[in-house]
Amino acid sequence: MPQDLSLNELLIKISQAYTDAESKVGQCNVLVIGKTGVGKSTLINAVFQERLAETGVGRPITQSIRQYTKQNCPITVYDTLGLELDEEKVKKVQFEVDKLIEDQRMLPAKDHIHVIWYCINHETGRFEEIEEEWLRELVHKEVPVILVLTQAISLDEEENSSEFLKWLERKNLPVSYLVPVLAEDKKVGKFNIESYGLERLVEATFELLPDVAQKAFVKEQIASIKLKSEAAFKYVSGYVASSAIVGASPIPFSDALLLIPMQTTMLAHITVIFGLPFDKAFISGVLSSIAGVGGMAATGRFIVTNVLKLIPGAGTVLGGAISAATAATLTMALGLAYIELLRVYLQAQISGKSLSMGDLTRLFGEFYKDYATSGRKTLKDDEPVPREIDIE
Ligand SMILES: Nc1nc2c(ncn2[C@@H]2O[C@H](COP(=O)(O)OP(=O)(O)OP(=O)(O)O)[C@@H](O)[C@H]2O)c(=O)[nH]1
Ligand SMILES: [Mg+2]
Repeated sequence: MPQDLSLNELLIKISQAYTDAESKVGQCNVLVIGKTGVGKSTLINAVFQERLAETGVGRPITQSIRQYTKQNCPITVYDTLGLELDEEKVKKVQFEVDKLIEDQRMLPAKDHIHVIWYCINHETGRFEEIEEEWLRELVHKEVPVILVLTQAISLDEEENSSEFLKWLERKNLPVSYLVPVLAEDKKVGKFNIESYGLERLVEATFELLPDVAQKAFVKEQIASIKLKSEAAFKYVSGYVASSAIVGASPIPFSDALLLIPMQTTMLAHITVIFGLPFDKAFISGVLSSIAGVGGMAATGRFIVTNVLKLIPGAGTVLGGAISAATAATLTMALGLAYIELLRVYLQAQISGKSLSMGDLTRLFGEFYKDYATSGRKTLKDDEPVPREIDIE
C-alpha cells in the first residue's frame, strides 16, 4: 500500500515538481525594431511582467541593440535603440540586426531570435521607403515578423481599421500580421482612450513561435489570460490522456494515493504556465479547501478520499476499487478547477481587486465540485467576475 503523506510532505512534492516544471519552460527571444519614440519600451513593458524594459538589465550588445534579461525570467528582449531614418544609421542598425539574427542562429534553437515586432507609429501615418526595403529584406532571415502599429488611437471603431492600416495592407508586406495597439491608456483632451490590441498581439505572436519558445512566452506575457488558460488546458488534457491511469485496470481504493504524484506534478505545471510563483500558503489553502479540513491536519489520503466523494459512482465503492475513468475524471476536475481559480485570481489582480484566501479557497471548492459532478472536460466560458458562491 502506498504511504500516506502529510500536507507538509505534499507541499514539498509540489514545490519540487514546480522547480522541475520551471526548468522545462524553454526560452523565448523577441526582437523589437522601430524608430525612436514609437513606443517600443512602452509596448515591452505592457506585455511582459515587471517592466522588463525599464528595470531589466539593459546590456548593450552592439551600439544600437540592447538586450534585456531578468533573473529567472525566460524572456529576452532585444530592443533597437535610437533608430533614426537617416540612411547611414539605418544601414548600420540593419547590419547589426542581421548579424544578431545570424549569430544567434549558430546557437541552439532556444537562443534563436524567434519573432520580430517591427513597430511603426500609427498616428504619424508614415512608413518610409527605407523601412519597407528593410522589411522586405528581413524575409531572408526567416524570422516571422509582426508589424505593430503603435499608439493607434484613431482607428475607425466600427471597421477597426484606418486609411493608413488599409494602405499598409494593400502593400502586401512580407509580415505575418499587422496589429494596431495602444499599449497604455492615453488621454486626449478630456477623453481617456483605453489601451487595446495587446491581447491580439500576444496571441498572434504565440502562433508564430516555435515549440521551444511557446511556454516561456505564455508564462511571461501578462496581456492574455485566455492564452494562459488555453495553454494550461492543453497541458492538462494531454497529461491526463497520456497518463498511465487511462486504460488501466481498476485500482484498489487504498492505492488511490498513487494518483498524488501525478496530481502534484499537474498543479505545479499549471502554476508555472500561469507565470505565478510557488506560494506555499496558497497551495495549502487550495488543498485543504477540497479536503474539507483545515491546515496541516489534511493528509494525502484524506484529500483523495474527499475529492473522490464528489464524483458520481466513486463514493459508493469506498473500500472497493476505483476505475481508471474515475481516476481520470478526478485528475481532470482538479486541473480544470485550478486553471479556473488562477484565471479568476489574475483577473482580479488586473482589475485591482484583491481576493482573500477565504474567497479563493471557497471558489476552488465550488469549481472542483462543478467539474467533478458534471464530468465536464473543457473549461467553462469566460466568466470575468466570480459569482457569489456559497458552499456548505
Ligand atoms: N499613452 C501612451 N503613451 C505611449 C504609448 N506608447 C508610447 N507612448 C509614449 O511615447 C513616448 C515614447 O515611448 P517609448 O516607449 O519610450 O518609445 P521607444 O520606442 O522605446 O523610444 P526609444 O527608446 O527612444 O527608441 C513616451 O513618452 C510614452 O509615454 C502608448 O501606448 N500609450
Ligand atoms: Mg525605448
